[in-house]
Amino acid sequence: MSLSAPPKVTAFRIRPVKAPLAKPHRSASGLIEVASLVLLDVETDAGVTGASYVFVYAPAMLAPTAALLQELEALVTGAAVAPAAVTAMLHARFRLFGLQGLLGIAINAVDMALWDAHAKLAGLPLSRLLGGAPRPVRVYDSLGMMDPDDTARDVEASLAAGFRAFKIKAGRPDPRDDAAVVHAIRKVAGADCWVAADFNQAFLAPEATERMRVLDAEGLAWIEEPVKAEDHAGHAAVRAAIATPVQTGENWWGLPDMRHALDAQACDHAMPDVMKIGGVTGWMAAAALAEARQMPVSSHLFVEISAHLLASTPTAHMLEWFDLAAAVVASPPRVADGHAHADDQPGAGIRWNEAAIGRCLA
Ligand code: SMN
Ligand code: MG
Repeated sequence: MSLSAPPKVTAFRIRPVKAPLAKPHRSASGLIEVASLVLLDVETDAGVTGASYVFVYAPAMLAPTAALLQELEALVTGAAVAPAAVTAMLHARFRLFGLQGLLGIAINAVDMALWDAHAKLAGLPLSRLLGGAPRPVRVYDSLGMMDPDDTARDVEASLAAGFRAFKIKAGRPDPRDDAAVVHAIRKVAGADCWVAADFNQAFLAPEATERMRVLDAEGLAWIEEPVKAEDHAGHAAVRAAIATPVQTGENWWGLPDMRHALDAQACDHAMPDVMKIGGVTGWMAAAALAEARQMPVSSHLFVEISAHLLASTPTAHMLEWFDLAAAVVASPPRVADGHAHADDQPGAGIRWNEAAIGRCLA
């Protein structure tokens, strides 16, 4: 391809969907019954299309996100397929508003789709384009707040699907009931199996610390978001008072939030969400910051692209398996023996299940 004529963006295809989940996901901060996703295809004049999807948490956010993407289409059409340059242009354009919320999500959807197109144009899987190699990454099954009576059945199914590590949603009225679920998992999966727990921001620091007096004895791999995501001082206070490592990051909007959290000693582990941290461009910067601090990095949701990104992340730790888009994506990473394997096709791993999309358009 001639350097003087780089491929250009010609159009967006924007499809809001309500994708059914295998089962509703319960946490201490609410219930998710359906995955509200906006699917994006960025078409180019080179015959290659870049794909991404974003998760907007509730059906009410689908139409506004789609409308924002339509506005971005007007700004990006005609631009070269140069993801970091387009993202920098959009950041400059919206600096006065800021890069969070639905606008941030829409910009990051464009970033991810452009990286997918860029990798396809290069004929490389995203992991390789970023200088890594497609390699297996450790994975855990994100199980939700479980009924202790269903735990054995769910964990057996998860083991049969290739998982060896598990995360639960904790924060029941009595923390001993959270501990009982951990015991039930280990009864099925082995006494020393990897288990983490997620409070989903439900508590103030004193209560989170009090609850961890019970859960500290369980040898959890981490306790996630024990307090509000933006309360870095609260995270640091809990962290100083407990033995279990603290995990946070899924609600960092871009690198500045991450830097503030790390400066506040808020966590032992980082789990940026590719959609909120700034797409692939933001993730790579976050991975470099984590490397500088020698902090383990795990992913949040977005299993397909995260498998590629973790393969290129120097301090990669665990991939979260929460397959929000299972109903509409035909190409999930393969899971076997506790590891996820990104595919080795050109791009970031998303191939649509068109027939299924037709059934869940919002
Ligand atoms: C989570 C957050 C939002 C949607 C689904 C799940 C959760 C996680 O905090 O860590 O997976
Ligand atoms: Mg979480």
